[in-house]
Amino acid sequence: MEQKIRSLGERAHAELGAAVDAGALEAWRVEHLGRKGALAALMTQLGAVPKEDRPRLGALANDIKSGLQASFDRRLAALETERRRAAEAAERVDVTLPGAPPNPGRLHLTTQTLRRICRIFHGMGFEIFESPEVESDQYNFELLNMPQHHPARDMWDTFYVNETTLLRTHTSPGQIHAMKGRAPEPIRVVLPGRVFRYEAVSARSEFMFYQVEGIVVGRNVTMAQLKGLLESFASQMYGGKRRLRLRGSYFPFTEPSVEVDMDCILCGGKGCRICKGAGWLEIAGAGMIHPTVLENGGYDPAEFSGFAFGMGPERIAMQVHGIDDIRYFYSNDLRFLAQFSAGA
Ligand code: 2NL
Repeated sequence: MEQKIRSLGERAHAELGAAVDAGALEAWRVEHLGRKGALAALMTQLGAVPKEDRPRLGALANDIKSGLQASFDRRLAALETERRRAAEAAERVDVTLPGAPPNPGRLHLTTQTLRRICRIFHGMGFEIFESPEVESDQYNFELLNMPQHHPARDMWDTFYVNETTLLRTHTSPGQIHAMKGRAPEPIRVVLPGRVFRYEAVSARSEFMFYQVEGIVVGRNVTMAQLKGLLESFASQMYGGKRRLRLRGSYFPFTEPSVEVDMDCILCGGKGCRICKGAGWLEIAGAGMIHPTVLENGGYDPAEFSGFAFGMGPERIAMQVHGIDDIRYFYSNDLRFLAQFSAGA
């Protein structure tokens, strides 16, 4: 009996060394120390040994049991320590490594273009003026020489907020605000901003886009000065010495009115993909401010004259970068936008 108890203890010790994870350790505990384990089974047999041997054998079995329990506890603690050490090694963070670089983003292509345009005009003595996107019918149409039911209103389909309030279809109402605020002082103003048209969206037109509009009002302001100013602008904006031509056109708020063409930046006039074979690119609409509009702005047309011009930053960016669809600008696909990082 004594031999059985001792060999059971030795075997249990040997097997404990082979238990390498929590599952094996628990299985070992159930087998050797559990209520239905091997040692417990031997204890029940103690009743069958001679009476005088029972205390010694009982004490021996208890010694071996507590020895196994102590070994088990040590092994369990050692396994737990090992598990933690491995987890810590796996999760270790090296705080001395440099951080992940932040993504600073970039200015939208339209914003980059607007800022370049404004900077060039600012360099030629213009102030930058901003005004609301929601306007009255009066400022968007009436004061710009388009009374109710005037057929010229057909040129601008509009989003109405109510009978008298709308989303501006051009930045021109802002120029009325500028004139009224400054008259009768001479002014040079550029006005960048968002405008809206109630139109089908296509490769050539969006329902929301931007304009930059400029006006000059003073004594003896002439169309020749308009051409000179825009020639200087075009050279700074597109690079090189640019040539312009003015074609007769119509706007209700200017008289005479013109479209402004520039020699093509890619072919210089020979005709190519960018200018669609024409040799010229249309860069702006312009004209001499209509006397009625000058008067509405607070200037006496007998004493003052002025010119105005308007251009589209998206169209300019499309010409410069060879972009063939305006919808890329505001569909917010970073694969498109991230190509233009000059402002980052
Ligand atoms: C274009 C054409 C233009 C104007 C804007 C204007 C403003 C006042 C008085 C007279 Cl207050 N004219 N603005 C004049 C001619 C053309 O814009 O194609 N824009 C994208």
